[in-house]
Amino acid sequence: MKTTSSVPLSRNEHLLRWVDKMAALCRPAAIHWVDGSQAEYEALCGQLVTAGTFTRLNQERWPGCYLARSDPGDVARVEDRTFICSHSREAAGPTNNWVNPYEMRRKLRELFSGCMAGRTMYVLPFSMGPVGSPMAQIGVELTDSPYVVVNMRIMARIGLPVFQEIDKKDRRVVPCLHSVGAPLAPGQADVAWPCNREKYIVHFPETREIWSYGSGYGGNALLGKKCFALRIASNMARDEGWMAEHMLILGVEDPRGEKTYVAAAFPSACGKTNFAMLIPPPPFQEKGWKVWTVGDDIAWIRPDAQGRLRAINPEAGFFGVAPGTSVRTNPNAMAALARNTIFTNVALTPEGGVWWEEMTPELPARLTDWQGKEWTPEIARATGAKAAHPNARFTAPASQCPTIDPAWEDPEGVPLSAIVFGGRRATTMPLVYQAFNWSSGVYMGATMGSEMTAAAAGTVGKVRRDPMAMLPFCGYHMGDYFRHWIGMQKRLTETPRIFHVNWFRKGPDGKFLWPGFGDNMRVLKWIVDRARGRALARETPIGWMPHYEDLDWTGMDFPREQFEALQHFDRALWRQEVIGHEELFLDLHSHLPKEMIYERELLICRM
Ligand code: TSX
Ligand code: MN
Repeated sequence: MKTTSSVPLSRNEHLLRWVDKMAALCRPAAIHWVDGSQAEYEALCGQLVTAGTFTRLNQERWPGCYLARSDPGDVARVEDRTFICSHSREAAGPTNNWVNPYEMRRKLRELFSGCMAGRTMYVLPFSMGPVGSPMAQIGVELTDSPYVVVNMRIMARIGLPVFQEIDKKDRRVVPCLHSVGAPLAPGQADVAWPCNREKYIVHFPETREIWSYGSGYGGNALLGKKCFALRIASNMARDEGWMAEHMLILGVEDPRGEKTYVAAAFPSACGKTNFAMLIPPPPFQEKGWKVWTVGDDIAWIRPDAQGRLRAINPEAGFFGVAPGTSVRTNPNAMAALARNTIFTNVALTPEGGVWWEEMTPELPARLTDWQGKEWTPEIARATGAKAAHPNARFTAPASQCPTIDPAWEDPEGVPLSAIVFGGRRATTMPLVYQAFNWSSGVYMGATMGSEMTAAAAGTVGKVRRDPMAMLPFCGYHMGDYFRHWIGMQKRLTETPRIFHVNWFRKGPDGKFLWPGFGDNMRVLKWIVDRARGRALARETPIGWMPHYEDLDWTGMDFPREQFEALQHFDRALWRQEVIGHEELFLDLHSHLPKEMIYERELLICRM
């Protein structure tokens, strides 16, 4: 079949040749060069409505919003189908799936051969980071999914300005090939969510390429996000002396109007997006404290000419988990997703609105669930059926967040004063403590972990180690990654202070000891004051901790005894904890920097 092509929007010879080559491989019915315009976006959304992929929501209540329902077998990232195909297995490390790149290329050629038959191949240029920023990177995603194109328009800067950037400087572009893996025979009717049971999310770190097959969902398909901005970028960052991290970025404005920027890494299910959009308690607001949002998921961090770390959010939107998001837990996210948002796998109300678990205190009387089936509170009680899939998402423009930082698109990035690591831990970990120095902070991040909340993948209560929240996202050996973190100190005149927080410690009664949410501002204030040298702390075996008096308790009745329980250093539990660290380190041993071994020894000595 002949391929019809819209006018190429680039004159870059490398790009034109690659598009031709990939079109010859995938054999799409048409090629569409994405200009990124509003008109194009609306046309694609209209096409998705016609195809049955999208439902247009009630435009009075949800202006510019759509609902998509995915295939029930395509609802999340597929870590066991994610591959790092470096030349040597050693370079990928024991925590990544590895396949010999020659073997993988042979397999991919087979999979992609004719995979776009009957579909349009979109040529989608995107910039991770503001277009033209010295910290930005460019990719081009070839995809047969219009759902990917419209989501990427929210999550990244796309279209003509990016093609101009590619042409102007002839600069290096990361090629990203994506197919849902569902070719159409002539006359064959399409389904609402095409995908393939066989899935491959493949990274070639040396040649900086991404090949994704079989899924149309989230991180599997929006290749700028986890695949590029973390797995490929972590390789670029190591080679070029910067850092690609799974971190939110926020700015704390104090009563004098001074801004202090903080980056924070949390494993999943810790409320990372909620923390990025934190609203201080009323007495803090009255005194002039304000929290600004720069990003909720990824930070690219680089030393500036003065040797200070600067961070950008390479994304332009939030791809957030909907269930649990409400005006109580995160009013800023609710405001951001009120318009121009794409919802995926949430429930539909009879009025043409959306709903998900915990969005409102009361349950709606009747809904269409994420699979298109009838849902009522009675059915839910009887069968346990969820209205929204637990991994249901909103794709919302970052610019719509009421607390979006005025500097969020600063091409130079924002200066980082502190780095925070966190986890969900019922015991052992205090509410907050500060690392002694950079290397003890790197150890803190390397050994962080979270307890499993659902019995899904393992035992409840068991700590799952997730170093720097990067275990599924580091595109090379985790031991080398720690080594890179340690090595960054030499490039800096001033290191950010490093902290660990835990909002989830429980008392003997099984209840949370800390109210969390807005009250986390009290912890954040101490962190910022410590980073600026204006708060006190006491030395403990694990790091610096605040005294009760060092936190600002204005407007809150928090008993001293409860604070002591929250901060308590339990020698017996820490003994277990350090044994747990060793377990992770055994797997990484051959690449671990000696600082990790020394820090562990020092910790044991202090205990
Ligand atoms: O996001 C959360 N944060 C960070 C907020 C800035 N969550 C939500 C769960 C993660 C997906 C939290 N849940 C936090 C928290 O700080 N803390 C907790 C635990 C908790 C839950 C309920 C209560 C107290 C603590 N109690 C009442 O709401 C009455
Ligand atoms: Mn994430």
